[in-house]
Amino acid sequence: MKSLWLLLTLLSLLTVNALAQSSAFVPNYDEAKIGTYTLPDPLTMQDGTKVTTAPQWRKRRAELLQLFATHVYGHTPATKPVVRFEEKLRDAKSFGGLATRREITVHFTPKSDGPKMHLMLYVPNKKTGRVPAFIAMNYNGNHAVHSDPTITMSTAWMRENKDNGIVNNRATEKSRGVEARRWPIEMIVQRGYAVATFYYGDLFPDHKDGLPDSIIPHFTKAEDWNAIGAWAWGFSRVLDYLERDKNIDAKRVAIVGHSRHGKAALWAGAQDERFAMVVSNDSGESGAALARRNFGETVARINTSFPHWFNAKYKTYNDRVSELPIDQHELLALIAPRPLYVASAVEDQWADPHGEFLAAQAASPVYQMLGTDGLKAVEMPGIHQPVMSTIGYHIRAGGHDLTQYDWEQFLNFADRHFRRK
Ligand code: GTR
Repeated sequence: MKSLWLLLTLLSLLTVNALAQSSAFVPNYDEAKIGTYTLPDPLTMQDGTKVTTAPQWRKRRAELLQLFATHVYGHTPATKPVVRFEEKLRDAKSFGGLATRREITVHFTPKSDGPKMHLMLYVPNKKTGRVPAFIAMNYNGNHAVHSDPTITMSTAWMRENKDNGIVNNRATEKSRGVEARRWPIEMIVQRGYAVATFYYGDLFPDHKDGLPDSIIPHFTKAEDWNAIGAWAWGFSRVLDYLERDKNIDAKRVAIVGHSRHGKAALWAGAQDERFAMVVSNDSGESGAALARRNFGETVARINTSFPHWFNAKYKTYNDRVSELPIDQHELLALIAPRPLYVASAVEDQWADPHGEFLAAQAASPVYQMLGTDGLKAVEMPGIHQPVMSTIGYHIRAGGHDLTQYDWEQFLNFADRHFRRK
């Protein structure tokens, strides 16, 4: 009898354990269940001093950058790499002569077999002076953003995806143009902008064991610089190149990132003030969305699914988000007073569109203190009603994606802010 009782106890314990282990994460999608939270004030220093002037903001800015590096994204190596640019291809007849397409290998060390990234650049042929530019990373290699068969195919590691033509973690011919619907390059060029793109995996292969094959070991022994930080760094290396290009106005360069690339774009824009404009598209958790709002993806969830994106310290906040010394509105504030655009999609609840809007709104006091209008929206706007102040915002119909509609708004926003004075 006793042994039967023991057996039953053991069985029930095993069942409870198995259930606990398999218990799937259940995201909260109910505004009423978010609870209350208090956001840290971007305009109060850690020691309590109020920030009311631009020179004081410089100090607070430096403090916030340190906090984000220490607690979330890791520290970017301070030394500027010795970068070497090698132009590999130039085609002046792209889109029937509308643009010149170039491929440039960006070497991060003097050695030609060292770490590198492959940059692709389209510059409009019709122009009167230097043109503004957009930089955006791609998910499947440069050859995936357009079906043009002359684009060099990436040989880097990619996530297995037979439908997209990724076999044995490598791109095949079938993968040409698979991402093209997210890249209205012709439209962008027609509106007078250059477009630069690179495969994010050139900097850090996007999987949990990607670090040894990333650029990181070439630059730092510290373990806290991670994938988002490396991708952000890639944006800056592209700007290093554009600064030397006589066709480009390096003072009018915007960076755009969708989803995880949006997190990287925000972190790049926060750190590197050479970027004149930053666009976050559906960047969500640890991007534009407030961390303290328990809605959709959470800090604990993102750290579990993607342990290689952030630093080790960030994981210690999994169950105590309210103790983070920052929240994401302060990442947005680090872009001030430069134009910032936050885009959401109504069906992308995982990314918490409302939390993205609230973060943009909570960054606004910094923009206003620095003499701009900030975000001119008291309420979250309706679908397809873009707000175009110094902080721009829209929410569109549909799900987690980067669409023609999104690009049209980014172009309108850039036209507005980049217009030659
Ligand atoms: C999801 C992740 C999001 C977002 C997205 C993406 O799985 O949870 O934070 O980054 O991936 O990059 O598409």
